Amino acid sequence: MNKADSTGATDPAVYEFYSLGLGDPIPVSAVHGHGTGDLLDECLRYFPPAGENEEEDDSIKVAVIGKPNVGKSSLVNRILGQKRVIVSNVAGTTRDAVDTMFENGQGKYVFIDTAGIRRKSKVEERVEKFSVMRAQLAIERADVCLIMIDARDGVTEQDTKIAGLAHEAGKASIIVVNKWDLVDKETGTMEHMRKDIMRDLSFMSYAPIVFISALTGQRTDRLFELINFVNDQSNMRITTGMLNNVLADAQARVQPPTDKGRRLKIYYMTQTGIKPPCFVIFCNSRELFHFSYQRYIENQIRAVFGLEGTPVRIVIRQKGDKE
Ligand SMILES: Nc1nc2c(ncn2[C@@H]2O[C@H](COP(=O)(O)OP(=O)(O)OP(=O)(O)O)[C@@H](O)[C@H]2O)c(=O)[nH]1
Ligand SMILES: [Mg+2]
Repeated sequence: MNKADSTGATDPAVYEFYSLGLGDPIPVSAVHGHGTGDLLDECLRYFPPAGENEEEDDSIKVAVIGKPNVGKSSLVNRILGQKRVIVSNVAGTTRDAVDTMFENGQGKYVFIDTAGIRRKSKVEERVEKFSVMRAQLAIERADVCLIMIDARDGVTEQDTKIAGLAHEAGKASIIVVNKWDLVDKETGTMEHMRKDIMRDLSFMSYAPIVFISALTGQRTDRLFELINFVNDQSNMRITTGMLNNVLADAQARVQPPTDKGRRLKIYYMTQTGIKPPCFVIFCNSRELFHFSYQRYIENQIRAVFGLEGTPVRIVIRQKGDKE
């Protein structure tokens, strides 16, 4: 019962509301705030007791992302073996992210079907803004992103942007090339396409690429194994001892860069986080630690430990940096 602005004794007008037969009325003043605490308490009574419903959620959250019409909803339906989300040939069919739980012999999953992210046109700028936002929220919530690409189109500018979102968010990813049934195949078609994708999405060279058809179900079963795999990789913890062995080997093979007579000295490296794996390297000078040498170190770590399907973060600390 709003606009109960006076404080002190209960306004007799409140009693009239009993005649509605809806239980105790709660007088509140939205403007002044009286009664809002009581209202919240009343709401809370309907919540499950604390602790209940908070059991460890060990499902892997999988965001299915990609441009409109690429087949995201079709893939989710195919995986679930039922028509759970709407599929249509109209680009932009899915507007809201839809979560579906799924469990099989390989694990527990939540698939998040998202709205395709389209290229901006004047008319659709608002819809676009929201679908980008929703896709971004889905990516944030996800453990693994399935980046879907239309086999007929190859990697488009939009695909690159979408893949970039997953990469920036530090999510484990799999590149899923869909509609493989529509491609005229000759010997080497798949390998050619794989090369093209690796060139176009070179910032994501860690991501496995799989060629599927959501329509026929070709290779869709393989996705679970891959999802589990890249999820595990992004959770990997490497001991400091092993990291520093790799670091020593790497430096022995390719000397750290020098500049004006000063040489980069790398003291120590340690892993500080997972999802994605994050490493801190301590050195004498950040300036000397050129990007190409960082890349080299990253590649050496990947060569030894794999870390397939996951981006990694490397933070360079130099002497004198605050802890
Ligand atoms: N031939 C073929 N057609 C497919 C495949 N996957 C999806 N399609 C078709 O592509 C069209 C779009 O599929 P959707 O699953 O709705 O695509 P979406 O990515 O969810 O699209 P939005 O929700 O609009 O972003 C439909 O007509 C599907 O039947 C495939 O593997 N092969
Ligand atoms: Mg859809």
